[in-house]
Amino acid sequence: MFFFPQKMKADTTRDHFCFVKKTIFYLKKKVSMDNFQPAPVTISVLTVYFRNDIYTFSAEWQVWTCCPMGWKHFQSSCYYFSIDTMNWSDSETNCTGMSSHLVVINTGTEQDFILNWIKRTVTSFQNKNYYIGLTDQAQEGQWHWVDQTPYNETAAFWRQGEPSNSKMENCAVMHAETNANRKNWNDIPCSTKVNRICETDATRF
Ligand SMILES: [Ca+2]
Ligand SMILES: [Ca+2]
Repeated sequence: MFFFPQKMKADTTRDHFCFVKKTIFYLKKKVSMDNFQPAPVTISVLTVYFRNDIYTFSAEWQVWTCCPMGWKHFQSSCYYFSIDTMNWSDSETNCTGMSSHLVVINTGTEQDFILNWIKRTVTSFQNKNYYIGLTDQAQEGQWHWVDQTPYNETAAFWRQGEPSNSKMENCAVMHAETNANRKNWNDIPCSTKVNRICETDATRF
């Protein structure tokens, strides 16, 4: 029985980072090889070439989850945290240009993952705002997610006193500061240039 690391970099030809979910492999067979060859990886079998021998391992329920280089992986999604700033519509256009959309928060665990990540991007002397994919530009007070996920007030994480719901503040941000708590959303003017978070589905194979 062989144990592989919890996470490993693989399949760099796809310019993706991949994570192996199932980490226990079983030695299946060993046959001689004349020449060294690069190791191919398939869904169900990992073949390793070492010292001119071929070792084939079968893996049960092996799942590879891949994100684009530089994106963060969580559950079934990949996240891009920008270092530059844009207004809300340019932010969404930038995300769609990378085959993604401004982040849609579906669960509390997703909120917590993102909150914990953006907290690391600030210092106690500096805070930041990140656009998320939530806006009420079409109709004041009617909040809509960019991917048409129904807006659910019980799964919303507004700061106390927010949203202001003024006609001037129609785009939602997550506020990042070192001691930010879970309820960190605020509505701000959509023309304000802030950082952004893009989300796309992780590739599974
Ligand atoms: Ca999401
Ligand atoms: Ca506000």
